[in-house]
This record gives sequence, C-alpha cells and structure tokens, in this order.
Amino acid sequence: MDDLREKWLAAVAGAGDESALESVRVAALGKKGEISARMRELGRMTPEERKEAGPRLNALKDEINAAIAAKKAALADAALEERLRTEWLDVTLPARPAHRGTVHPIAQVTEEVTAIFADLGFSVAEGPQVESDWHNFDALNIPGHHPARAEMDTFYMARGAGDTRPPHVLRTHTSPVQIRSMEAAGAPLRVICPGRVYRADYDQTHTPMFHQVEGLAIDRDISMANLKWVLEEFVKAFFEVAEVELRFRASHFPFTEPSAEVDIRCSWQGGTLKVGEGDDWLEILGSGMVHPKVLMAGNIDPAAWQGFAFGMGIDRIAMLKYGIPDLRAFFESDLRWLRHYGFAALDVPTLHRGLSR
Ligand code: 2U9
Repeated sequence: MDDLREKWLAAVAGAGDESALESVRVAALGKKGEISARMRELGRMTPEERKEAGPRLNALKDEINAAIAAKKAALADAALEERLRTEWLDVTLPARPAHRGTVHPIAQVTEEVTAIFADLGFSVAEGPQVESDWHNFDALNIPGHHPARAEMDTFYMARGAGDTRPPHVLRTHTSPVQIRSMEAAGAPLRVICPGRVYRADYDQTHTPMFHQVEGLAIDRDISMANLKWVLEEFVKAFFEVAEVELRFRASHFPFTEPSAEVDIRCSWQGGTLKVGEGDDWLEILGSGMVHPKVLMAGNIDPAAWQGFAFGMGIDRIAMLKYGIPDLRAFFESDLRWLRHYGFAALDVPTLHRGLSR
C-alpha cells in the first residue's frame, strides 16, 4: 500500500501540465485505473481483510484526489505566472485615431435656418417629393403653357398604359408643401418648408436635385413691411452680423403679386464674403405677397386673409456662409472636398471668388 501511495503521489508531482495530470488521474482513479482495480479486489477479501484494507484504500484514494487538485491549482498558477512574465502592454503608446463623422453642411444649414424661423414663430412642414401636377403647378398659379412645366425642366413620373391622368412630378419647389399646409391648417399660418427639389438642369452651378427652404405667413393684415422685417432678422441671425441692408428688386413669380428678389449688401474683400458692409449686392432669395388665386387654391379666402412668401436655395446659402466654392463638395459626397472647405468660418480666406459676380 505504501508503494502504491509513493508511486501515484510521485506521478502527480511529476505531471508537467494539465493533460499529463489528467492521464495520471485516469491511470490511478479511472474506471480501469490501478486504485479502482484494488477497490474491486476488496469484494474478494474476507471480512477481516476488508475491514483493514478498505479504509486504507479509501484514504489513499482521497489523498491522491487532493494531490491532483493541489497540483492542478499549482499548474494554473504557474501558467499565469508565465503569461505575466512574457506578455506585456505598452500603455505609453498613443491611442488609435478615432474616425469622427460630421454633420453635412446642407443638414447643418437646414437646421440653422429652421431654428431661426422657429424663433420667429414659424413651424416646419414637410411633404412628398413625388407630387401631383396640381399641387406643384396649378395650385401655384403656374398655367399649363408656363415654361417651367415644359418637359425640359421637370421630371415627370411614368403613368401606366392607358392612364390618361396628368403624370405626377418630382416637385420642382417646396411650394406644394405650403399648399398642403394651407389645406390642412387654414389661416392664420406661419410655416417654413425645407427639402429636396428636382429640376432637369445640370451645369456648373445647377444640379438636378437641390434643396430649398420656403416660408409662408398668412394673417388678416400681413404686409410687405412684415416680410422685410422677418427677412432682415433672418439674414442677421444666419450670417451672424449685427446689421444688414436689404434691397428689394421688382420681379415676377406666378405665385406672388407683387414679387421681389432680395439682395443683401456685402463685400468680397480678398475673395471672402462680408455681409452687411461694402458696395456689392448679393441675391439670396425671392419673395412676394401670396397671389389671391394661390390663397384660393389652399381654401383660404383672399378677401379676409393675405400673406407673404419667400424662397431660397439652401445649397447656395450654405456655400456662401461656409465659403464652399464648388457644388462637388455636396454632390459627390467627397469627404476631401467637405473637409477642405467645410465649415471654414466667414473670415477664413477661401475660394469665394468663384461665386462673386
Ligand atoms: C405658396 C405661395 C407662395 C415661394 C417663393 C420664391 C419667391 C423664390 C426661388 C429662390 C431660389 C427658388 O431655390 S430657388 O431657385 N424662390 O424666388 N419662392 S416666393 O412662394 C410661395 C410658395 C408657396 C403657397
């Protein structure tokens, strides 16, 4: 029995790793192990012999089990020791650079514009980009023969064979959203409508999809004086200047009467736009008093209500504010362009020259 004890305790002590230790356990205590075989022999002994050998064999089994558990723990400790000795981490290394996204200038300017008009009491409305011919044109007093309705400027949706209804269009302005707002909410109304618009036009300064924001204010006695004040407040807030001077030039739009294009006083020193001072004028939007026929199309009585409206290109005012000279910055989603020009403050010299007249 003592030989047996010495043999297996030595085997446990000599196991170099966990799998060797497991082999020792199986050879000693497994089903076909030596200790197990001795246990079976107990059955063939006389009761006296068994009384003597049984407890000793059980004690030996317990001792070997305990030795295996202790050895297992020692092996695990040694393995950890070895990892701690060989593995290392240089905590002084610089961190990997994090790639951060930024808000697109169009999205940022849309938010800036809506926030400014929200302060002036305007709510925001959105509408479908695929519009009915009626909402996009007729309701806005744009007659069937108007050039804007020509195939060249408007993307028409396909109709099914035999369907003679006028085709839907990709909206050419966000004005139909304001028609829908008038239909839904009636007067009085103060709403701005930002969004994508589409025109079949593609050259240096035009893209088939661009962004507009239009505004509409309807009340009992709204006048062009109110329009002028609202636009002055907007321009000051948007371009972050204390004073501005606006110039209204007579114009024509089918949906407003009278109509005016609005310029702001500015300078282009060193190719950089300065708003509010200088001898140049920069056209930034169109506006006017809503045409009575347009009020009627929105179910609003032109004898009781009147209102002003205005519209501007978000892409254009974004380029002006942030000194982005090229539409590629927006439309090729080229991050190098955006990074190069994006969010340059107004006083950083850039290639503004390309936009000046
Ligand atoms: C309703 C009534 C009137 C919106 C208006 C303009 C003048 C205008 C252009 C600016 C540059 C379009 O992006 S642009 O090419 N817009 O000049 N827009 S008044 O008038 C409306 C709209 C809706 C119901």
